[in-house]
Amino acid sequence: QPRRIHRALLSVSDKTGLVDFARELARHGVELVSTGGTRAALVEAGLAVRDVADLTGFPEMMDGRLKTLHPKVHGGLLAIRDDAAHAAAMVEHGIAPIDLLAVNLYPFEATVAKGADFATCIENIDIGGPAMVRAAAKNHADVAVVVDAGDYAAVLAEMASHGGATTLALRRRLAAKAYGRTAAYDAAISGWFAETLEDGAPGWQALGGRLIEALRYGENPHQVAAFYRTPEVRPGVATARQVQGKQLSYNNINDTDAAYECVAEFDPKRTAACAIIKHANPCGVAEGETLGEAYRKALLCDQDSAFGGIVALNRTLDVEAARLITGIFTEVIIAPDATEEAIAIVRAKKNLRLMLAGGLPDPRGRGVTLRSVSGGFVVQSRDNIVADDLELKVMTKRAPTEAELVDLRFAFRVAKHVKSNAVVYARDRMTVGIGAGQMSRVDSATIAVRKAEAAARFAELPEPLTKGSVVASDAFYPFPDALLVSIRAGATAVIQPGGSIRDEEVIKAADDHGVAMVFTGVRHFRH
Ligand code: 93A
Repeated sequence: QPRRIHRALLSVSDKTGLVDFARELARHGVELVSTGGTRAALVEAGLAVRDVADLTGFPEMMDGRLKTLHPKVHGGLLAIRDDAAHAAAMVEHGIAPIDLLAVNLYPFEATVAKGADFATCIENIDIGGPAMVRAAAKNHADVAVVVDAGDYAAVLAEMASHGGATTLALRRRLAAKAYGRTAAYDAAISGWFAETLEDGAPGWQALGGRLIEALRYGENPHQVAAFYRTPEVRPGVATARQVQGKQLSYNNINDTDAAYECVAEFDPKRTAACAIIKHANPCGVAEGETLGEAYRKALLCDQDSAFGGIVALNRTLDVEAARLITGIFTEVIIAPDATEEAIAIVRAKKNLRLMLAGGLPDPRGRGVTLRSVSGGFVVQSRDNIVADDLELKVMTKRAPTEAELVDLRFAFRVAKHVKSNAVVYARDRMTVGIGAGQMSRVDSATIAVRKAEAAARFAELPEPLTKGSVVASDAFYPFPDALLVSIRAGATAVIQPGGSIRDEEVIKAADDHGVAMVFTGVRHFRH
């Protein structure tokens, strides 16, 4: 669907490259139409340009606020060329098609950056430009829209090779870019506007969220905070129904999210599972026949830390689990659903928040995660690799036993949800030692062992459950040292991504102790 360009509307604040572009268009026989300043620049360069006021039959007015906001412009951009009724409307109202729109907007961002006063910033909010850009982009089947002088060359190149026409592929790419530009433009306006208000929170909607509620405070009491929902609907803490309890705090939301994402890794049709989270890190994760059993096993890992924790379940909260969980101080319970009887048990704890999400987030689901940095933010696709889907490569002389394999996948599944450096010991589909968030992998391996020793004392077990466990590492072992810590603690099998230049040394350390090791080829950093 190449489209010949007969008429172009040029309206640009930044005149870079304009004259050369327009001259080439004219050479292709394109009729040029422009707004005041743009036209003046072209006329000065000796080009024939029609005034948009001549096209609309209206003068520019109100300090230029009204230039192109007219049906003769928007009809020319929006009319579907192949549609008989659209064509008839054009004839009836004397609307001429516009096949190319080149616009760059009033320099709002630059005006703000210069520190201009409020009125000047407001005057630099472009209305007509974005309206045309959005119209032309919508009608990209017929119209090419250029919002960046850097794209003039691509348009001219296609016109040269396609007899003055552009291809649909290019027009689509240009349309996508056009909407990106208007979105960013409005985000900049919204962000700036919010900053001029006393409480900046509403402007955070510029990030694409819908306000759920203002929070009492942020990570600390002196920080303001609010909770937003994105248009993407995924069962989780932002879409869950709060059945009872105090308002969630900023930290609760973070931790509840971590808990629910973790427990969602366990298919509820295969097993019941429970994750207990503190400070966004699991302090116990387990599978069980029932939720109650899973909770009891998870609790065994680190009963000290579980105090004031957040509990996530992958199945409908039942009476047994509700009784056990309400037995110790818990901040939040999140589950897909709950029975009436279980809700009644939770009700006895007035402050305990119960969140019912209606389902589990799909661990394989796509999506993005976002984090702010000074002056910007970084976005990445969600870590949606699931342990079940990994092909494990045995690297040692001894291959893991069936039982070890089950626990290895379990441990790696949990390690994905532990802050790096993550070292997770597991046994019988429960964590028995978790080392999180350390700057050295040896420290993570060691802390997890120490925690396992404390847990054994707490539960009056004859020896720490790390004896005869398996261990997972979220990233490769740069040296054998951290692995040796785990082997000394009694780990018999290891799962790790592999990929270190010292892999051979690490494999040899495992072989020397009769330990089985598998590589996943996948890393689960979480910073
Ligand atoms: O003030 S506006 O919002 N009203 C309009 O109708 C309008 N049409 C185009 N601004 C409008 N424009 C903008 O004018 C364009 O987006 C472009 O940035 C600028 C070009 O004006 P000139 O050709 O007079 O330099």
